[in-house]
Order: sequence, then C-alpha cells, then structure tokens
Amino acid sequence: MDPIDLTRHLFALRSSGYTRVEGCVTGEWLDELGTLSNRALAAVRAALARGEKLHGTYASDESIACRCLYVWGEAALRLIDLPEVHAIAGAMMGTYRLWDLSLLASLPTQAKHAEEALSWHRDTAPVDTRTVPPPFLWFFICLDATTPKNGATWFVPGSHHFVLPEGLRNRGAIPRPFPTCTQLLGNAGDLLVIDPTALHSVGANRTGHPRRLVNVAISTEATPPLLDHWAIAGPNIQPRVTPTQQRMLRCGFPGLERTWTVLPPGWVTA
Ligand SMILES: O=C(O)CCC(=O)C(=O)O
Repeated sequence: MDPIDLTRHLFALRSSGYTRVEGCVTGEWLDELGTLSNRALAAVRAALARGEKLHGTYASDESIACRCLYVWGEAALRLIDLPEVHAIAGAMMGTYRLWDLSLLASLPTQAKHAEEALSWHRDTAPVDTRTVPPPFLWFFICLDATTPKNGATWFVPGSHHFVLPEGLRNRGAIPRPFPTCTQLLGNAGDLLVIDPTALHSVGANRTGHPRRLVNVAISTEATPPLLDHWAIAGPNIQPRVTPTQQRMLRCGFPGLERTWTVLPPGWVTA
C-alpha cells in the first residue's frame, strides 16, 4: 500500500472507526476462499443441527461463525500474510497477533424480524486511541458484495470514541438506534476494516443466500488469542508456514483451548 493511501486509511479508521480498501483479494484466490468457506459453513451448520454448541462463538438463526478458518485450505491461510492487514495493524497497534481467523455469515432472515440491524454491540469498551492502541481490529474480507439487502454490517461512525449515554445502555436489539448509523458496503474482495469498540451490528439478510465475510481478527500482542492457533494448525500446517504466519499463529499464553468445535474431518491438532 503506498504511503499516501495508508495515511488516508489510517485517518479514516482513527476518525470514523472504519475504512474500506478496495480489491485486496481477487481472481482464483477469492474463488477458492468462497469454496472453502462454503465447506466450513456447511460443517458448522451440520454441527449445530446435531445440537453441538460452538465453543466461544455466538450462533443464531440469522448469523453464525466458523473459527480457525485456516484449517479449511491454503486460500484462507494466505490471508494471514495480507499486506494491507499488516500495514494498517502495524501503524495502529505496533505489535499485534492473530486473535482468530473467522468466517462470519449473515443468513437469510425470515420476515419475523422487522429490524434491519439485529444485534447492536461493541466487542470491548472504547479506549482513547489518541494515547493507546485499539485492543482489536477486525479486517473483514468481503466474499460477497455487501449490500443493503444481504445483511451488510451496520456501524455508528465515531462511536469508538464515546461510551453510550446512560439512557441508551442495555437496550439490546434496537432498530437503527442512531441517526448517523450506516451500512458498510463493499464489493467482493474488498477489505472493510473496523475498530470493534465502535457500535456495530450484523444486518438482516433479505436475500436467499448467506452474506459471507472472513474476519482476519487482530489483537495487540498483550491480548491472548481466542484459541491456541499453533496447536490447532497442527502437523498439516506447522511445517510449511511463512515466518509471518508463524509469528501470527504462535504465542506463549498458557491454558488456551487447543481445538475448536468444528474442524475438517480427520484434522490432527498438535
Ligand atoms: O457479521 C457482521 O456483519 C458483524 C460481525 C460482528 O458483529 C462482530 O464480529 O463483532
């Protein structure tokens, strides 16, 4: 990314809490990512249908996630090296690690939901990013164009700077709680970067197909990752990682879970 572009995206992210980098993943890479994501999604839906609970992961009729997407194929593992992620994460956070690589799907929603934004939340409390780095950044690769109809993420620009006023706390799924909220629209292959301390929500998907994002979820180095990714990568992946992938997957935090609920059939962890 050229320095002027990087400066533009950093300014957008710092002031509004989000930015969009166009066309980061294209061609066969994007196609393969779509195919492996569909396999992962099918496996997660099958596990939920069997009554399994996804470890550390919210699932509903409208949105589900698949963790540790790197185990589903090379096209996912390669995302850990994405230069745009490193340029932005490096400038915003200094040192950082992979918190998780997840598939996020907004599923076709029946008319029972009048709301367009299904679950307003922030993932952690806002911090003063003038003096400390944001604890997390979510780098969403759009596998599908995100549109007003298919559940594009809702977002309140600038809300990463402020706590909610007293009267608006704990009100759950409020439809469009703020006049300035907007949906994050992009084309397939674009990268939507959000500071998840901002208020955001998965959108209702009124189409017949899932709206899929892959989240290269990054945290500061001081924050433990969601899982022990190095153990989960296991002997299939460990011997062939790039130095960057090794740095991002491996960490010294004790006591992390060494597997996840849904992995490809026969997958061996370390
Ligand atoms: O899938 C989405 O649109 C939003 C995901 C989200 O809310 C999150 O990752 O915290």
